[in-house]
Amino acid sequence: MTKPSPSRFDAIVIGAGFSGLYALHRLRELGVRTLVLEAAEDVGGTWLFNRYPGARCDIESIEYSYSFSDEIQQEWVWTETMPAQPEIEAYLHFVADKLDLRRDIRFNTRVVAMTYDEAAGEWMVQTQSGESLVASFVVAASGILSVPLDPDFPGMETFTGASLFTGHWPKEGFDLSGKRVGVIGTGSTGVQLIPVVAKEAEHLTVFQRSPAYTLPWEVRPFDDGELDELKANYAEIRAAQRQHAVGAARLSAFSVLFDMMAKPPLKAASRQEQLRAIEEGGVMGALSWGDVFFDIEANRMAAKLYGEAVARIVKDPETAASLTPSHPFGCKRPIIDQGYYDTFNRDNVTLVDLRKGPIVEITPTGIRTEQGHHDLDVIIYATGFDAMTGALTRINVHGRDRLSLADFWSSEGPYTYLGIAVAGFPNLFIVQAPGSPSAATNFVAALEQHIEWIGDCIAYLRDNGYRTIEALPDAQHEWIEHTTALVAPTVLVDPSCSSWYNGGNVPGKKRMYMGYTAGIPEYRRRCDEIADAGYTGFKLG
Ligand code: NA7
Repeated sequence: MTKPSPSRFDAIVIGAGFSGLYALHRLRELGVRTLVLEAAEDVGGTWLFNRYPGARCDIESIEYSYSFSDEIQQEWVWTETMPAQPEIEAYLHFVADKLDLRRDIRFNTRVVAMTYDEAAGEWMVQTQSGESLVASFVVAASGILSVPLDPDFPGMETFTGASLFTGHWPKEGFDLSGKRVGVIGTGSTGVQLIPVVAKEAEHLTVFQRSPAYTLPWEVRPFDDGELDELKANYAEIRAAQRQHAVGAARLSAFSVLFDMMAKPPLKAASRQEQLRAIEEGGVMGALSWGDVFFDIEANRMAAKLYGEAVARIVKDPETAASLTPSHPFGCKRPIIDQGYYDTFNRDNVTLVDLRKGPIVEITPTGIRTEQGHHDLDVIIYATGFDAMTGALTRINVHGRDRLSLADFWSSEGPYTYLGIAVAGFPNLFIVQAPGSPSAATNFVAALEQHIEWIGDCIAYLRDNGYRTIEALPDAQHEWIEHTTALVAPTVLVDPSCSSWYNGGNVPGKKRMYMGYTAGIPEYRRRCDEIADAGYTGFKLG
């Protein structure tokens, strides 16, 4: 490996969130001299910036956490079944301190460019301050939901009130009491935020373009002794998680989807059975049918039933109709919520259905839609992310023959081999790139597999005298065909599906469903098989 020097490393990791922290620890264990570059002032990644009120994970805390260290999982104390943002941020601080990670992390250091030096077989990594660093390998742990999609409504800069962005919420918080607040966006973020803001603001106006499918969920503090009992069974919990397709065997937004798929088909259900489903299961009952994911007609029937279930909660019939989605269920990430629909029964909450007339402009005093003007003191933008590829395409990454990663992904599509590597970009490992389980699963379970595979690969290269590894175009092509074939029989590829999963939320982005949907165990099996066979589909040099 390379000689020690202040600007030369065996590996540079970009990002100090969940993935980057584990990458540093793992590579250190393997004797790989590693430096982490992090744009923020501290560890946490996405969980550092998304501090908006109500921010919470939709997977149980005991599963949305590192499994690689029994000491960490035994020592850390989660207080709630599903962790809120402050607790996740604190957890990552705890891990960084426990593993003494900070000494190899440079904070406030944004990577702006990376160029592969073919002759040397190394990456030149440039930071915003103009510093150049060299590394044999780069591990991009830059996040899948780390680049907010900054909205560009006409007149935004003229607004005289406060503009807040959920993706970079003020660290010190923001007092919304006594304020007329507008929220744009009803994805996971909006759905988490809206019930909390409604309780604090004088008045809340929700600007909704696509109504959400949102599944009511109980989040609660652990009972006395409950966490200790779970910890005593951690070995079994982790084993079950490892076997589970989504890397979360307990209740989560994903495992619910799996349960739904096991139910009888909606198309075969009588009207009575349908009504019983929403009587007993509410909105969840409307969607819990085996054919909803695979048959667009069944999906549309479920959407209608869902609307009926919403109308049983929301008192004003017009508001209930406005809250009924018109896109297929499953295309966007399933959302869990606490009291979302009830929020629209409050006197201080107004829903603006943008399907009846979109936002025209932001004015000095509020938001103008085609339906009228709304006076506001605060506008909160919860408009989503340039997911999966956005963090890397914002870095000027040039591989072999000066190939630009941003250009390649925008012209061809977000192609990768195994969701880890891209042909033409040797020695670049991407954690949870398109084509990996990533956001279609428990992100933490998926990233542990990725980091371990990448670490083993770097160690293998070192121990066998190789300096470079590069995905082969044919293998990449086959991988994309495989990932695409997996989603082909589902509603996920319906032309009316538009979400950050397929790039549909970013104007001009090449569309492709970016998750790997055969589950983590199958994915792990394939990755291991490839590694065991000497990294088939890669060229080693
Ligand atoms: P999402 O799920 O992409 O939601 C963004 C929301 O913002 C969604 O309702 C969008 O409507 C809305 N949006 C975006 N642009 C506009 C404009 N121009 N006008 C009106 N409304 C707009 O992002 P989230 O942050 O909520 O969640 C992302 C993930 O983070 C989530 O899935 C979890 O994994 C964690 P649209 O649906 O595009 O019509």
